[in-house]
Amino acid sequence: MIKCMNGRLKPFRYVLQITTMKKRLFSGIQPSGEVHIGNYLGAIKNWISLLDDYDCIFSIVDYHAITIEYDPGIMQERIINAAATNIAAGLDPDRCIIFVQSQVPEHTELAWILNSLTPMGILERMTQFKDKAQQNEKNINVGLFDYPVLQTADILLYKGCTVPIGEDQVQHVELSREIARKFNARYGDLFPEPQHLLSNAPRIMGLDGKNKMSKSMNNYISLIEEPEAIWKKLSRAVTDENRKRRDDPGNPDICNVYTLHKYFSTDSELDRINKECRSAEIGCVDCKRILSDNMIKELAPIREKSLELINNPANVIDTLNTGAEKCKKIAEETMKEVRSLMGLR
Ligand code: AQP
Repeated sequence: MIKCMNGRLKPFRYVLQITTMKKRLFSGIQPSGEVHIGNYLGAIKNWISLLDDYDCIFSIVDYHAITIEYDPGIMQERIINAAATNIAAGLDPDRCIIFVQSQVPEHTELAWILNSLTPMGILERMTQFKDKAQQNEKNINVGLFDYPVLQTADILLYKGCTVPIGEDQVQHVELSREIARKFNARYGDLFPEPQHLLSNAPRIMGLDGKNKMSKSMNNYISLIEEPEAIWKKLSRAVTDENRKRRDDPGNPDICNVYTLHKYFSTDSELDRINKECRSAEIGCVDCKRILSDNMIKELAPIREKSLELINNPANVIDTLNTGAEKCKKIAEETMKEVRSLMGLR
């Protein structure tokens, strides 16, 4: 047995495994609100399943979160909540690095350098920029426009090869490949071309059934939602809109609530709901009640552990500080190489 940093004992085999060379994986989450089941199913569950196969770095990307209106007074709380919820969901800090982006200023330094390689025209085509610009008409700032370049810097700073994300971020990772290629061609081979990795739930739709589940759209169920709130939100969720009355047969193929069942209910429940919805044996309320019960059951331990960590945040802060120290070392090395190749110092 070997003693780990947190004092826990781990088998020697385990320590040997994490010290052998693995491909580096990088991903991030914005502290822009409560972590929701879209983040969980689309990204976090996948991150957890990859912990042993990759050298994993996860960032709470606060510099990204400031590109939309926010309250500075609650930013630190949001950062702790995001880290705590991820840890509670299973992102074990003994098997990965978790840190806050702004604690490693090299992210913005590299972003500036990569800006000089990125054509404006490519950024103008980014779907997320177009969507967010529409949602934030009064605050279409340069940071929002430049978001994908900072994201590229986040990944390349650690020479990340694999980037597990939801579908909404695929275009950004494609861009990061292009920027890495441009850098390598212009200054010399330094960066791997990052590849995205999707989960089995790449795009979870919001409770409105129309938009991607999103913190800023207020169409989500968070991982620390109270059980009654889960039921309240689900009871208002949009289903098959052609089903006007309880006696009308429904169509699970076009029902977002049925899609959510796929991630929280058993195969036999799915079969039964599918059949009984089509024959109008069950109504939408019954169907939502089963989903709500299953969701509450799955999320209960995450909620409990998150609240425990949030109410006593010293351990989370420690984890984040340790993570930042480790990342700072890697980032400094990369920046030395970048500056040297570019003739900067
Ligand atoms: N609805 C979703 N379905 C699948 N994956 C999703 N992700 C986000 N929403 C869904 C993935 O979760 C990871 C972290 O997301 P983020 O917080 O960094 O960024 P986001 O995509 O901007 O998340 P939100 O909730 O939509 O935040 P706001 O509203 O603040 O912009 C990413 O891998 C993302 O793909």
